[in-house]
Amino acid sequence: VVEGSDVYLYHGTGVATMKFKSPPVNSLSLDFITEFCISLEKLENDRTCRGVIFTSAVPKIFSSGLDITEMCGKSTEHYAEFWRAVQEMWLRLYGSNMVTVAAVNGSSPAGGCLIALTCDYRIMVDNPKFSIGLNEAQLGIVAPFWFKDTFVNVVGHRVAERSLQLGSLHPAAEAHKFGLVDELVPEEKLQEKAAAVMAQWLALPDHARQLTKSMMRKAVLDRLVAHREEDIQNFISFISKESIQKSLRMYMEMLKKKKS
Ligand code: CO8
Repeated sequence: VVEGSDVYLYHGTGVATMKFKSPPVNSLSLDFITEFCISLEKLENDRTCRGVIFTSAVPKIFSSGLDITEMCGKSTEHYAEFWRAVQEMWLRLYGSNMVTVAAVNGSSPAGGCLIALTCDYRIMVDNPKFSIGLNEAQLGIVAPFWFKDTFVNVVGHRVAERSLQLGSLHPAAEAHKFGLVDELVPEEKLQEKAAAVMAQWLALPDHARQLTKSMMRKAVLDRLVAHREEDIQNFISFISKESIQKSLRMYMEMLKKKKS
């Protein structure tokens, strides 16, 4: 068993479970992402580990996506460091040699949805209160090309285009209908189902499965690797705009008001 403050790993059968535990909403802060990448790297380098299940220890929330406070009122250097970490997380997840299964047990907007999209298979709890999607447009920001590419590879161009333009958050049943999630299960069956799916994927020889995965994903991965610095500069100039900062502040206010 490997334990971190935010990420818990249970290891033993060749399958690790990474449980996100960063209350209140598992937002992806720089610290969280850094710890997440270190844990993932350890597993990737561990020859006995062949698969990872991602799930949440926070009730009703898988992950609320990137921590918006990391993108508000910070320095250019901070934005660069944060964005490099977000890229790193995606490169490691999407390029992982391990079998990756998302056991989505709560809401999963934006960056939370991205984590699920990078996995080989997505299982979601059948609860209409839980929604998933790339809702960036609702915040007045734009999902980067590699978020879009990952989405298109799962649901196809037309569905991705409509969903991205509208910044839609899809309730579980709707997400299942168009393939954003592969399967819906009652909450109490989620871990059992994830383990069964993992066993099915692990029944194949690793080398054949890994080469196939790489063949399917390589072009999209290579695109970010080739344009990484440019992508960081784009993020910095976009996020530093006063109009974008204003949109993000208004969105945070809206979240707070919704509460009271
Ligand atoms: N980052 C930072 N703080 C957050 C976030 C977040 N993503 N989400 C919620 N919080 C905060 C809230 O402001 C609130 O703070 P406080 O207690 O101080 O008021 C606290 O967490 C609890 O939130 P809620 O009261 O809203 O909790 P609920 O259980 O009612 O709802 C939800 C949970 C559904 C997760 C809800 O909080 C929500 O919808 N959050 C926003 C999620 C979102 O829209 N995330 C998008 C982030 S952007 C992203 O991931 C990709 C960006 C790509 C950048 C491209 C730029 C070029």
